[in-house]
Amino acid sequence: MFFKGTPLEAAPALHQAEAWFGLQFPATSLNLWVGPGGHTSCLHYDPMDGILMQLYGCKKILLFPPSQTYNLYPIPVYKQLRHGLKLRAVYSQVYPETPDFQVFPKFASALPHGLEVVLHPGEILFLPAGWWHEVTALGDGVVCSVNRFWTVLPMSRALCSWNKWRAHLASVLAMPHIGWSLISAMRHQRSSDELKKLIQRL
Ligand SMILES: O=C(O)CCC(=O)C(=O)O
Repeated sequence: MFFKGTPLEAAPALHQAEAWFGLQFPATSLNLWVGPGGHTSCLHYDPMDGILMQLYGCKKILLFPPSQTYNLYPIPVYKQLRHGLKLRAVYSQVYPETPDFQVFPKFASALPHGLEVVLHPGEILFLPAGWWHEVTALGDGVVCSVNRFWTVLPMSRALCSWNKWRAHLASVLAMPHIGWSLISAMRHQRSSDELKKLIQRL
């Protein structure tokens, strides 16, 4: 859902926070996240800086620094060659709430580096590019927040982020699969719904 032209887009608290964090160039518009309590966005990182603003209900966020990437067992970059955007290298294979230490033994070394915060309505969290986060909606009711992604500045910070590089590399590797899926959807005159799904993933 987009907020262009709505009061939320002009919300002073949001703009103050963006200025405070020194965010200058938005990479996306605002995205709305609405879900039931108990819903979890699995452990992943974003290659852009992000801010997450809580509107209604609370969310628990588990964070790990980029230094822990390989203790979190990211989906290997090369897998995007075979699976396109269906499997993304920015996702971890570990479920931190029910970790399987037999399969993912190094996750134990990441645990001491984990940070947990609870975001309440009106609070805003800055999520630097490359930081791992798992987001869980708390309580029984509907939980709602907005986020927006920002260009990583200064450029030197972007260039020094291995997590950013590996995310971009994975996107490049996904291209042949995406191209092939588009061509085969068109060749087989699949329904416009399927094409829409592909475009949404992009
Ligand atoms: O709120 C959520 O469920 C996910 C938000 C998120 O992953 C983000 O802001 O980067």
